[in-house]
Amino acid sequence: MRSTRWKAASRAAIALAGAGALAASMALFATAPASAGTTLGASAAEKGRYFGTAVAGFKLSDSAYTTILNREFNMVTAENEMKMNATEPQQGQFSYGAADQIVNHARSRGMSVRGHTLAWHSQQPGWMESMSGSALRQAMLNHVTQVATHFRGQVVAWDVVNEAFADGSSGGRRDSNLQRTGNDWIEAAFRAARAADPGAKLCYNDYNTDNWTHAKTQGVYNMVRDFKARGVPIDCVGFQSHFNNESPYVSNYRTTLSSFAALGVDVQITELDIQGASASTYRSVVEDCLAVARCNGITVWGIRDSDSWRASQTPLLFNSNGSKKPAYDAVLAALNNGTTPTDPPTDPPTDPPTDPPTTPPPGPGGCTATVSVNQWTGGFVANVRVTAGSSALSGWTVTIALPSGATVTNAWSANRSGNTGTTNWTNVAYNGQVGAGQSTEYGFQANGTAGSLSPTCSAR
Ligand code: 9MR
Repeated sequence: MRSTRWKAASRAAIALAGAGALAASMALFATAPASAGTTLGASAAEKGRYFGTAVAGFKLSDSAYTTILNREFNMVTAENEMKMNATEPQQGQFSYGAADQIVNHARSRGMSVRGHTLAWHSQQPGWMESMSGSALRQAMLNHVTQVATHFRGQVVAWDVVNEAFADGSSGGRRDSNLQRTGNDWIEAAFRAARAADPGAKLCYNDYNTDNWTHAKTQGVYNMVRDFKARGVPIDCVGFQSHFNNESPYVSNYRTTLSSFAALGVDVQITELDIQGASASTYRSVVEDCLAVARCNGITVWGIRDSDSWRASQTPLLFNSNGSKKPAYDAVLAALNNGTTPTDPPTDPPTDPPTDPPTTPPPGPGGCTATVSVNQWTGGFVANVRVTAGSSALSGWTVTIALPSGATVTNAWSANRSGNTGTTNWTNVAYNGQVGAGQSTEYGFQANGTAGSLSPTCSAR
């Protein structure tokens, strides 16, 4: 899937759009909210990014915690509640209460949700830890299918597989019960996740993959390149980015992000924390993300230092009393000062043939639309990118002729007329305003075969 920068949700935008728009599985918003420039989420949204945090469900009753959460962030990751041991404690018995609570808290307030994680060697339920072979493979795939189906339409991106590569110099896979089911377990998990939730972006997520020269980074890079070449449905790579004295931030981090992006995947910083919370290091991380067009956003792994899994390292943006740290100010300033590249990302020649041809830049007042398609037997998801020309748009219309037999069944972030033949799509309240040279996205799901779609765009 070709995709570009995410227009992350703003609460003002959501208030306009209404709760129905939250059904969008990829909510992509362009409107600058009133709070732009003063909170992490709003400032990130102005740069077409999101700013998220890990959330622990049991802390949602702590008003000091939720005050910061609701004010600052527009993306949420469940810190533990979507993991395998939480969601399938007994084989075949699924438990979603704690995760649903987090998802509902987030989405009812206009925040999006990253899913973490569908398949991992760690935090498996006891019954799975003792399994092996084809029974384990089948149980893993069933877990992926069931959980991704439960959260379909509510999760914008899944960490489908977490931490599958070995530390050290091998650059190879980590040994685990899942790995011993066969080297194809990762791609099998991705295919199952795509089938269960075709609208979610599917990520591979790992730690100590920040330094471009490390063998582990190269191992993951080679896997992603191979997946793209063979059409395995991977959309994004998550860089946990737990920086500390043993695994420090390095200046080639930007090279790492851009190198992965050049493979034709989005990149996301998924679990950021920095031992000691150096303001300048936090600033560098933000600047690196803003410098890479396909870096969608940043998630910190907790709100206050006291919320951190490494609390003694005081690695987060808020003190334990909830006050903002110098690192917070640095991150906010970097988000507000940053410029973002406007040139479209370049996909490698190995992309599926359904990718669109390059569209010439639109003239003043105009817009262009490009579409990327994920096709499977009997259906497809299309993500449409609307790009303003040299003038800002205050509204847009996209027309797409669908081949016979193709019928739209579901859509997000656009109003639709027609579900077969010639379909017309107009902006919704929150994504009609698109700055000059900027983009927004909407999407739809359909039965049938997409073939090659040729969208046209006009300003309105
Ligand atoms: O922060 C999480 C902590 O509460 C759990 O005890 C721990 C158990 O494995 O997982 C922590 O989150 C991890 C994340 O899921 C994957 N990357 C590393 C994170 C920190 O350990």
